Amino acid sequence: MKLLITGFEPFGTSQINPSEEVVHALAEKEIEGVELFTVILPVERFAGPDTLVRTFISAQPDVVLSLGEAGGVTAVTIERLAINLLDFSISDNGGHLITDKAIIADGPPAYFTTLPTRQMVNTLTETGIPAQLSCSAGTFLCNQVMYEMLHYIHKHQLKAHAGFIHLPQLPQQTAMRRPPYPSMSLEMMVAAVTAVIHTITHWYIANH
Ligand code: PCA
Repeated sequence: MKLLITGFEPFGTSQINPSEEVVHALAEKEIEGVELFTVILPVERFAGPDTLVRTFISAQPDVVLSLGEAGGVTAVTIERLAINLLDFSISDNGGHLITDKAIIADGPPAYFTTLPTRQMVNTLTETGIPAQLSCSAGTFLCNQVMYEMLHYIHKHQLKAHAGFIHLPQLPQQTAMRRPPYPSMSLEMMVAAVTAVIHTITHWYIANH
């Protein structure tokens, strides 16, 4: 299985993004049955999705698993759907602050992920890693790249699957915040995404 795994650069006031750190750690690993491609996406309205689609076209993966940071979540959060809306509460790294706008003017209201979300969340909770399903990836870059990837696959009638996972912040990002403020160690997040990749690989092999 050819897997493209993506993370994001830091954004807002952060100097670090757990999704980027997890992708760098995974790039060092051998994962059985997986040919891994990685890319770090800019947190920028145009460059983010463009970088993803360009990497997708050159790598031609069977599965795209994108990762991003969600401050305040207490668990690894598996997104079920992406909606056709840009409504930023902070500027992206290019200075765009977009509100109330469609991602794709004539696109459908939403796309469901084509990854096995229930199996993914069960794998994590059974191994003792806090995890949850979510029905909103927000209205910022994470939702946008998830939507645009699923839209591209749908529009070109491709067989590839795609989905998105939001990660909690790292302990060093939350240390200065007033408790209680959730975080998760890099080791646990790397273990979580590795376990999810195994689950997706087994599911993919069983279904193709
Ligand atoms: N999280 C943001 C964008 C980049 C990231 O890591 C989001 O949730 O949209």
